[in-house]
Amino acid sequence: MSKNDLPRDWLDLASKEMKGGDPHALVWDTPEGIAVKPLYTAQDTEGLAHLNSTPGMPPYTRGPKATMYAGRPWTIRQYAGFSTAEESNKFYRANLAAGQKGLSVAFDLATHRGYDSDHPRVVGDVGKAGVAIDSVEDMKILFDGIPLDEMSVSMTMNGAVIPVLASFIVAGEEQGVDRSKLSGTIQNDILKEFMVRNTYIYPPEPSMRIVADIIEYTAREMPKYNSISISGYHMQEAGSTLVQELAFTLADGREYVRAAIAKGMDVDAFAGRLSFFFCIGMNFFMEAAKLRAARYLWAKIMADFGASERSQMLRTHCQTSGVSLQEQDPYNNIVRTAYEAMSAVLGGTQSLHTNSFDEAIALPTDFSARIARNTQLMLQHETGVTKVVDPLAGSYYVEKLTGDLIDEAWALMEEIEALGGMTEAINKGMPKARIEEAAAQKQARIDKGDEVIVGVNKFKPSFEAPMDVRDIDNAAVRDAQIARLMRIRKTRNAEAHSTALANLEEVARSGNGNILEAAVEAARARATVGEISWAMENAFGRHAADIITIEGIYGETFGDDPLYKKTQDTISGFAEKLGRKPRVLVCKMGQDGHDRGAKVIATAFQDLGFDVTVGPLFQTPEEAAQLAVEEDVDIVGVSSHAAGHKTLAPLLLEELAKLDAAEKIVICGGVIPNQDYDFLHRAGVKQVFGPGTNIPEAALSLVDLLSEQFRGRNI
Ligand code: MLC
Ligand code: 5AD
Repeated sequence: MSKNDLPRDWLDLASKEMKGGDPHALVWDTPEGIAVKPLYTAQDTEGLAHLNSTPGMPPYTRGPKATMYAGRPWTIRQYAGFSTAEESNKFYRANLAAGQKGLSVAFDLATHRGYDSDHPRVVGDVGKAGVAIDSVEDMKILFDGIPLDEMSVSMTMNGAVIPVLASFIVAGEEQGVDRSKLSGTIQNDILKEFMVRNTYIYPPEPSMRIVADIIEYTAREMPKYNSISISGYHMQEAGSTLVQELAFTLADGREYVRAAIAKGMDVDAFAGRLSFFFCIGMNFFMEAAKLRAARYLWAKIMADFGASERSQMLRTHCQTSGVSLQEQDPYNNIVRTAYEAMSAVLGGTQSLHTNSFDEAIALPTDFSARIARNTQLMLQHETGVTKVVDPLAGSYYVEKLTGDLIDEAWALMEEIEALGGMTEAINKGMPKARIEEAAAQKQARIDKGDEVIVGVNKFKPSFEAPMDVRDIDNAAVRDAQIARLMRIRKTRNAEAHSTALANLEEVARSGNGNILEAAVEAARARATVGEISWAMENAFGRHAADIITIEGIYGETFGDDPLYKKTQDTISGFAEKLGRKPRVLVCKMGQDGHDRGAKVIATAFQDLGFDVTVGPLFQTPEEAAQLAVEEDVDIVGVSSHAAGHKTLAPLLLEELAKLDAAEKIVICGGVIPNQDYDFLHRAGVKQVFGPGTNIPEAALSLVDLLSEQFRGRNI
């Protein structure tokens, strides 16, 4: 930054206050590469292109509505789902009675990946991270007593988007609600699945056709329904910077618009029902500025398509950041979430989910969900923030940040364009690699203590506050789902069912007709989520991602930190004795695609001196054990973020024993509540690393485990 950027008179005063120090030392270089100065003045906002816009008018920087929350507050829309449809329905009804305004359904990972609950690959996943939905019958139970012509329902579904949306439409029909009356949102954002979230099913090309078919069908048949929720949330959760989140999300949006136009649609026929979804983390002002920048940029992008003023409007849902929440000192999370929620609101979100304080270890309990919901109710009813439109406008700092984010994100979007657009950039692995680099850097900053997390790497509590955690009986949910599946298979009209599925497969294969339209017919005939997915898989195949890992970034960020060097020396000393580097397999089992933790651990351990293999996503315990033997690893590290550990880790140990490899050290890491540690240790897991683990410290404890193991075997 040039020294001229801070006013002369202030510099003099500031320097005096700093006892002769240089005030430029107070500039904060954010992970986005933006230099945040200690002072902003009117000079900083001179000439900014986004200034002086009117709320409710293009480019909508100050908000999509003229009156914003003064006219109608944002929708309190808590994302939720667990166990069976009955249980989730009960939870939704209680939440609505207590002040929640919209629904947002979280499905379990079996459903996400297009498997019925009785599929052998999903034993550990059913009902765990969301609600298990196998068919229209489950969908009807999920919305029992909730009139679908009145309640706007968001469904986070991407992989199995066709069977789930089809089942929702038919559930509405059977509630007596025509599809034209359904309001809500389907996530339907497959590009970010290939980048970060990993619940894809089909390869990219047919996946993009599915997105376009849904846009086409909903534009024609469901005018109140948002056809897509273009999501940056998961990018930030995976470790991206805010500029990456902004640029990649808008670039995804541009790609979907192109896909729909390529299908022959007029841009204004669908663009008004595209919606967005961003993460709001702890960088308070930058997050609010990010939403303002997003609206400005989207208007610009859509104007370039020749879209109408209405079609240039960016409307968004926001969720407070899950990854910012910690297992340690968990009640701090209530405060973090409140700040993040305030930032989302000052940024002008249309809809908001506030996380529960137990987020880092489990799904919300009734108690934690109540506090999360009340956080929004207090913002709406007690703070007065709803009374004024875009209250941060005119802040020198926020306006300059908005401008900086616009410039930085646009530059990154130009890079994407130069690669041929987002699908091409994803094929080349560019966005994923950038995000993984940012994630490794962030982890290193935290492990090193440069980035402070209260209660985790600084100001640690001296005692643990007790906390209840929701546990789900995965086996009981699975049994209940299987019983219902059997009933459906027995009672449906076999001919209508097989004709509808054959037609769906033909529509998928031929490229003629609309896939969602064909799937609605199949759902009416009681084809299940798994069967509809399978018919499409017959035509499209199933996608398997290449595993790419990055090297050097974690170590580089540590520089010559003494603790880091000491850890490296200890590991290389051990490797010398062993005659080779210690070998680790990082594995992900079940349908849990949250791979940020696994990727960060892999790159950090590699840099620290281990020989690391990263297994493919979605392995069965049998496949993971097989790979551990083939790679002859010393340690198998199970990364678990979707609550499958209690089912899958013991199965892995059994499979290792069957292969005569019981001596391999099995450890678990990820989102694992304290109360499960004993269970895992008894099953034979040697060590468990919860959220917030310091990686160099974890590496040293593995060396201890290995030393013990090899001493026993006289090596
Ligand atoms: C709003 N309205 C107003 C107004 N403000 N009218 C007059 N004056 C005002 N001030 C009108 C709007 O025009 C609209 O009507 C209606 O009120 C509703 O307002 P909205 O702003 O559109 O809100 P909402 O219906 O809540 O829609 C928000 C949305 C939508 C557009 C962002 O896409 C949405 O709800 N998204 C939620 C996505 C979600 O829950 N995702 C969870 C992901 S969790 P009209 O007629 O214009 O429509 C996840 C985690 C994981 O992904 O990985 O599993
Ligand atoms: N219920 C509530 N919140 C959930 N999340 C994921 N699944 C659920 C669920 N079933 C939230 C967490 C997570 C983010 C992806 O969504 O906040 O970080």
